[in-house]
Amino acid sequence: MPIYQPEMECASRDYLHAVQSQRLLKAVKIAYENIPFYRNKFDEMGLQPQDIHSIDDIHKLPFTVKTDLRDHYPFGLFAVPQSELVRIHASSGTTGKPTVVGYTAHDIQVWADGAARAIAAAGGTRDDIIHVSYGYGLFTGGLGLHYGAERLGATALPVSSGNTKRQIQLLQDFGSNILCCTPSYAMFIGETVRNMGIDPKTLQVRAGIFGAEPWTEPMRREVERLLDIKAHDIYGLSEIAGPGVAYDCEMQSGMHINEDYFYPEVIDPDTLQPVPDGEYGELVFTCIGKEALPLLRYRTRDICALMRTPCSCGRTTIRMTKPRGRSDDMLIIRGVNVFPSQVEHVLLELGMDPNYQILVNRKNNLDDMEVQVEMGEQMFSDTVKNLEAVEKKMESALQSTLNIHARVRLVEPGSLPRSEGKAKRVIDQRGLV
Ligand code: DLL
Repeated sequence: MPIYQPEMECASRDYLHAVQSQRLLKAVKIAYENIPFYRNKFDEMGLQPQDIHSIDDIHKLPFTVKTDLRDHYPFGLFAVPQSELVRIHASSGTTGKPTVVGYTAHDIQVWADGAARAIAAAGGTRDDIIHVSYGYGLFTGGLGLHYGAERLGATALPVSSGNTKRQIQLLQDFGSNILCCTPSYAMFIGETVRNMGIDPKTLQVRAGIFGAEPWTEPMRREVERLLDIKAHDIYGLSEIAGPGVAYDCEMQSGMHINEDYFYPEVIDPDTLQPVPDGEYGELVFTCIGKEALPLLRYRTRDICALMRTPCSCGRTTIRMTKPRGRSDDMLIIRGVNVFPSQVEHVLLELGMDPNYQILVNRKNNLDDMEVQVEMGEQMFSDTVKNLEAVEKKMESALQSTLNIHARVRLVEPGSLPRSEGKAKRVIDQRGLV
């Protein structure tokens, strides 16, 4: 499969090291000279930009966290005057003010390159129509893939999210080749295609580029089956660059990180020390090719592992596992850490559809977890006894994976809310902040 920028994606490790070192020095200089927040941090630590000689010195740099962006809301961490900005995006957190990010013309090119690499890795070419059903707006999903498609020379179709039947009509009429949306929306589109009696084989869609929320391998297989496509993962976050920070290739074995622009580390969130390759920890990025917001050692809160083993696709870049979730999405139920993605994994391994919701409550001062799972159409006519047996089976599988008891309740097909963007899987009513 053609690689969009093989000179970087397949570069020798020595060359990448040299590029990263040179870019880090530049990023540190920009940050120190133009962002008072970093200058103060460096001064407090007794650190000078000239103490950084190569990428190997990255651990000397201070970390940045989300609240640093919030504390300097809206533009306080930008390294360039507003006249240099060509775009602003923002992500709405669950609490407080949004996180605001800015891009110069050069930054947009960096981002578009990253997204173009992802589209090419999913088999996209100039001849393809890229159907973008991520939301357009302050969210980076829509415009990120849009610019990536145009950069590649493909045809961008800016549908945005919502109005699912119209999405399907456009897929049919325009013959879109690559579908880009969240995995949960891909599921919904797939279900709707089937419910409308359309055979997905009659569509021209070959591949999907799905991300913006955690999803599991069994969910990938389910989306692939429903839409009869190859489903690719794409990762990104507004603070670093939207979609296109990392993406998976045809091997689907971890996402290649665009490490010539976004230098990754994985740390133990408690000790802040690096963890060995292959071990899970918190992903940290340093932007080494951006002008407006050159964040240093940004703690993403995403939990994943890094892999340096060579990939058979020919790319030499480091890969990240699918994020298991965010440390702030992690539920602590009766003292046990639970990621919603673990629940998803268990349900799908047992052949259920990925339509589920986790309800957490506190009863008699004890955490209570209920997993509501939609039964498939074929189960709907089953006897109560059989359904109870299915619930028990899922409860015991969850118990052995999570080490806690969670009640499972089968609900009617189609009764749980569907998502057109990021799915809301957890309803935590314990009133914990
Ligand atoms: O979600 C950017 C994006 C748009 C990525 C479209 C991929 C596709 P934010 O809204 O800032 O940006 O949310 C970023 O979403 O820190 C992760 O927790 C999560 N996330 C993004 N991609 C993935 C993925 C966009 N492939 C946050 N797997 C990140 C798991 C993901 N989680």
